[in-house]
Amino acid sequence: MNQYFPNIPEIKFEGKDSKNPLSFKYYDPKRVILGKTMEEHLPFAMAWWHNLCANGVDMFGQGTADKSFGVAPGTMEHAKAKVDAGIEFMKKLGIKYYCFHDVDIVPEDPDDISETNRRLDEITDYILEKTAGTDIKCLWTTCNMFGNPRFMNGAGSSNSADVFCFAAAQAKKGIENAVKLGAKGYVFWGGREGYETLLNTNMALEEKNIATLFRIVRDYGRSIGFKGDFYIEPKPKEPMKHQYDFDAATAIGFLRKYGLDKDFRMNIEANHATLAGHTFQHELRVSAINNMMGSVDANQGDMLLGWDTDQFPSNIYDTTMAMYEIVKAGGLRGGLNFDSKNRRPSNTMEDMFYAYIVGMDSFALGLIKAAEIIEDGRIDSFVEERYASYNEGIGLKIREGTVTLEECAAHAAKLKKPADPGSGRQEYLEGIVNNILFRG
Ligand code: XUL
Ligand code: CO
Repeated sequence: MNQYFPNIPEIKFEGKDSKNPLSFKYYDPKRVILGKTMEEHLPFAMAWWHNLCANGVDMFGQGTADKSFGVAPGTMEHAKAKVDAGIEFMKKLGIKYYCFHDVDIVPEDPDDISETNRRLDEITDYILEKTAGTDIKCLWTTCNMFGNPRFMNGAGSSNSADVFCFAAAQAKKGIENAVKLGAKGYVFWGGREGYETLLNTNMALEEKNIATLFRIVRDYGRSIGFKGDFYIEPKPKEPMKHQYDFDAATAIGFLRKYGLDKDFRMNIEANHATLAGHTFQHELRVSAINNMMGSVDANQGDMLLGWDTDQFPSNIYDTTMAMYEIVKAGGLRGGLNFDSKNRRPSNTMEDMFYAYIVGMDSFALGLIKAAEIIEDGRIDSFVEERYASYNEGIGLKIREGTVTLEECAAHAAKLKKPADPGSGRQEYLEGIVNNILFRG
């Protein structure tokens, strides 16, 4: 338990006055809030790719962090060292879940997918062996269908049927691994499922083929006993100029069009929401009102940068409003996966822990404050009152969808002009949120 991070103790809750950087100030796993423990509200997960693989390489420079864990990268020994380091990391933080892409957990064989699959069998056996007797489980699996050059024109949306089959083959193994590891979900993030120019793109065929890929993976998954949720992770752009899973509303419309909405839900990522011109809260609300809330990729972007910076969440306004949506929707079926990476200069082992601590504490404080907003009730009752005209008379008929156009027109004629619809009171409501956030 103390091999890869020897200087890091088990991270414990010490409360908001603690100055110990290796402690939780707000995340107190067994504390009960609104009838559930914090750890039930907040099923945190570690993202294999950022935490155990990414070493700070960017388009302008080499890696800055050592993620070799004492073994040569690109080998199965390294793959196993990452499993051991990951488990030590999760245990020290009290994180119960992990998520990965196929190629995060093994080196891909460039010439033979069967050899890659054999390695996946070996490493998933190893993960099962090493997590046996612990409470560490797989939240979701996914496949990297965007990194390899074969996916340069997309995966399910590729112009090449051969490439489509490689995507399908990877996804087949991915869902088999989800079943083997008892994962709650399987994620599709359409990294290259989009286009650079419509001049070379048959959009109708590409979209239909993506739906076919989803359908055959769903059918195969169900046939081998996968009971979890499939997730779409919307993102509007990056790496492609336009991606088909633009945002939650687009993805939900797509799922309904192809009859996939019973098996698929949303995996909402905060920074993807802002790239789509929405707030994180908006994407969660769209998912919730469509009964499509599934899982969350927790991170935050930077409003001054136009790309997916995948920073660890530290903005309490955002985590509060996210938890407000999640709690009101009845909680997450999936979890809160930190699809977040350390900044490139934050390159030590300690930084890996500080990052998760700030992320977990930010969601814990967000949960505490969201519960206070709900218990306070002023916002809920304001919204309730604001729509009171739909509680009786013609309003009730509108709400129930039974009204006719003639009835509406007759109502308007009788009134001659409508009463003032009432102030939206935005500043008053923002003041309530600030009061609850900062009253101590
Ligand atoms: C990319 C992203 C992915 C998905 C999984 O922006 O979020 O890491 O979460 O493929
Ligand atoms: Co993500």
